[in-house]
Amino acid sequence: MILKVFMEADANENGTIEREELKTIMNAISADTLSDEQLDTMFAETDTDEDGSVDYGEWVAWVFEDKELTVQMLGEEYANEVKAKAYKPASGETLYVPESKAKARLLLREDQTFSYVSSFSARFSEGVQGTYSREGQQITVSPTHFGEFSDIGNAEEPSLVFTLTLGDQPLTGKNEGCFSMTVPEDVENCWLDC
Ligand SMILES: [Ca+2]
Ligand SMILES: [Ca+2]
Repeated sequence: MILKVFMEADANENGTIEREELKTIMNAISADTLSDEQLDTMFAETDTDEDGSVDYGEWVAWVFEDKELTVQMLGEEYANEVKAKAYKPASGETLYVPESKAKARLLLREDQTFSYVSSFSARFSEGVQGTYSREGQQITVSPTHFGEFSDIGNAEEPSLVFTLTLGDQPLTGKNEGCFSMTVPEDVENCWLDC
């Protein structure tokens, strides 16, 4: 979500947001037109390393620093959604952590859908979405939507379907509340690995 807004704001597609691009997006989302002075102040706040342009890292830090701005840029629902790291499973939901990738999270829901994020700094709504079927401790996951990172693969491709083994003991310590899972070895460079 935030990546999408960043890419839209980067009108000349050079990978950073310049002063004029910030002006365009701020005037698009706010009712008042910014004065040159306000824009200079805002740009200076955003461009924290003062190199004259706003890179993705600076952009993310700036948008999330201000709740109101987060809502304006990304919408209420997204702004209120917690990161996967802080996610508390609702009734019927279970969280899994791959043994080989401690920062990834897989959320399984009772209705046989899942969400997967490769980093728990992301929100589940921007991760990979799909369905799964379960047999004992084995699940087969079929992605239907790649969220933000839609260039990872084509959901039609059967090679993107994987069978995972779920742990049945809750984890303790840092990953308390989650269960472990084991992913097959052939998932390198695909959605489950990224
Ligand atoms: Ca640009
Ligand atoms: Ca900068």
